[in-house]
Amino acid sequence: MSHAFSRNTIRPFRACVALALVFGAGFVMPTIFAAAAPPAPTVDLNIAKFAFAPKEITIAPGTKITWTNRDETPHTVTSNDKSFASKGLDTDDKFEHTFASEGDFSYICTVHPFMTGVVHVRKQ
Ligand SMILES: [Cu+2]
Repeated sequence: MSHAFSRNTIRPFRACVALALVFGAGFVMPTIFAAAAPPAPTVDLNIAKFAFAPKEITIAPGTKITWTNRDETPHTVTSNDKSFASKGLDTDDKFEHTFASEGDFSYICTVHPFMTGVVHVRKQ
């Protein structure tokens, strides 16, 4: 019965190899896809202490900016040329905008118009 014994010991080992292959593929595959299609650049900005931080930024066309309100007070992100405008953002709410073309985009918080910021979009 030594034959049966060796089978039973090998089966769990094979199961481990199969699992390792499945999990290994799970880690490797996303890396391959990420390399094939580079993600669009993203920038995170904060709204904190009644100010946009940083207040002024230069980015490349196609960059997505995400503003997060870190204050206890509602704010908005509203461009002066109306090309983008958030709703009222409560604490930890986010607003995203992707800047496709070059230009200078100044914006304010409509609740507190003394809060100003500007995004310069330039080919780099
Ligand atoms: Cu505000």
